[in-house]
Amino acid sequence: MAQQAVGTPAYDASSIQVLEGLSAVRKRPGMYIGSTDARGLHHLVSEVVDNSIDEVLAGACSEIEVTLRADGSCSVRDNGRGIPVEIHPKYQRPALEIVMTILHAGSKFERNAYKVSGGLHGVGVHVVNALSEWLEVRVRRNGHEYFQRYERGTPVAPVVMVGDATSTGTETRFKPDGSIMETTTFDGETIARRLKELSFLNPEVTIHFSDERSGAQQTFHHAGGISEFVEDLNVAASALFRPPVYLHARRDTTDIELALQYTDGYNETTLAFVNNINTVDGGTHVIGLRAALTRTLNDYARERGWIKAEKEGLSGEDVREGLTCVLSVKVLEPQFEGQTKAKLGNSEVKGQVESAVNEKLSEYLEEHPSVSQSLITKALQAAEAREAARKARELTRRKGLLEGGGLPGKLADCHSRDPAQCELFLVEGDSAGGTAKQGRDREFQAILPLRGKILNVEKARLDKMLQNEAIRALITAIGIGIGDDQDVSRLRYHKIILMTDADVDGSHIRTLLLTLFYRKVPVLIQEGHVYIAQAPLYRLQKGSRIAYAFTDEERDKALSEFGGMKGVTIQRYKGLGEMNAEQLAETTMHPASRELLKVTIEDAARANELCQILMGEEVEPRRQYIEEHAVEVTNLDV
Ligand code: 0RA
Repeated sequence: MAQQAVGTPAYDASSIQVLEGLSAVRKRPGMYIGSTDARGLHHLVSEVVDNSIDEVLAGACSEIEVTLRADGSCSVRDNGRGIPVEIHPKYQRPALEIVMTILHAGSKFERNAYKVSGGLHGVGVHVVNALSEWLEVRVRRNGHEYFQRYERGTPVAPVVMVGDATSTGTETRFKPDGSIMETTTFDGETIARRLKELSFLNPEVTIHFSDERSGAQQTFHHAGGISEFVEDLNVAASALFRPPVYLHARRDTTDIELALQYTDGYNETTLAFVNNINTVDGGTHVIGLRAALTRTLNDYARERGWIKAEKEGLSGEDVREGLTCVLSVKVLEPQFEGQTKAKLGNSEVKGQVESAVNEKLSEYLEEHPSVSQSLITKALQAAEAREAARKARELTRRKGLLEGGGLPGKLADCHSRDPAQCELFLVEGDSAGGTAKQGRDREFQAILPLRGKILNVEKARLDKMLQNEAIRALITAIGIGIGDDQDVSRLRYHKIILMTDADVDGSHIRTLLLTLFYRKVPVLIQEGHVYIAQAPLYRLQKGSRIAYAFTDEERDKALSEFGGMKGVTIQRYKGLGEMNAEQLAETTMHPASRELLKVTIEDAARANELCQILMGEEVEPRRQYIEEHAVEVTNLDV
């Protein structure tokens, strides 16, 4: 069949509008996708996948295939209805071209009520197009296949009919533009994680993922939805009951789904989604959920006389100890707040979630007395432990240990008293601690050496943790307190910098510290106070020329700049301790020459997950993990 253009190419006001729109996106990509780093890059993939998920939500799509191609492009193919190709009355062009170059996809077509158009999400596939070196779209619809190609967002030819089609659907393939994006290398694991999450949240869909660069292939389909999500989060833990509690309710136009399960551990894992977006910073829906949980469990326990009338009830912390839950709400007009737009702001949603969970959870408790008994017993034990922790804290406080006056003896504090200027280095080992002390700028840099292993918070309650000297020293130095006695305004250093060796022990300590922060003082990470120092792996010297390399690639680059191997001595640092104070200061500590990595809440969540797998009670997930990551963990000593 001969190729046939759809519509007539007319160069009029609408092409000017397209060009203006494109250049706005290319000039300020951050405004549309948050950043141009790896996070922004993966946001492009999400944006395209979300468009297919909208078809799933409209009940029109059951399969999505995401492929990372060998040429650095990514393609997303679905079996939805296909983007319309009919001539758009206002623009006199095929709707497909309009969606790809101007419109927020869906906004004019109302495919599904709960579109994500808040914050950085739902910005439209034209944004992906504008930030791509090239993008190709194929639509199967009306018995035909249509095709169009764009370069940097501009169509290079009209939409053409390229053949017949017996099915319907859309395939979008794009190669991110390296002149705008800081990185263009997709991370298969990051993408797979998001696809898996989407398959739990949308149990109707099957998502196939393949990475042609590595040959890896995975299929995600979870008919059990968010209940199965909770079970998956708890694979490495021992659950108090099975299956998880599942509730579904509607309040006004808001759809509310919740699955929860308790484990015999002490930590809380709550994942909250709004229109499929992970709201890592919580928001009104999470506040409503917490209020309902505390209220419902207290009411139930009091009605049965398990809490006496005169007694103080269960606190929020008590009812969340050992809780794993997934909350998924669908909101008509979501408002996302905060720096990363990961917090729900709609005030009406708090009451809606609270009322729905109050009603459905109390019904559930009435109908499942043995589950109710086990989870309330658990919360009552948590309340007792909280009381014990309070006493332990009082005791340490009276000894002056947790107060500003009694700073830990190991801390080499800085002179400045302005927290915004101050940095605290947490250094692995006394010897590297000593070097860091010599190398620091004592005006604003404080050093706390950490000896031995930090206690694993997965296995200890707060009262037990406070008996650990290293943890007490850490908490005291940081200043904001711990448990329900926290006050960020008492933070003594705005930068808390983990400085550990680049070996297995070092990464172990880093994982434990991140888990501790994530679990016990998450506000530190949420407000961006935690960093990881980057120490060099190599020192290269040729005569008086010295270079440091942080990766093998950098080492090779430095070597070629030196003009080859000849006369070059290469030192490979096995630990921080092998550097002298001056070298450590220059490469790793001094603000002008160092490189710090800011820890995100996702990084910390991953550290926590790793901790659960590697130190949890269950043997099987650990075995599986080690098998899958055999190369990276050959020397693991947990
Ligand atoms: C607008 C209207 C309709 C479908 C779509 C857009 C659509 C967009 C994307 C993006 C990726 N995959 C997609 N699939 C469909 C509805 C068209 C109709 O009613 O037939």
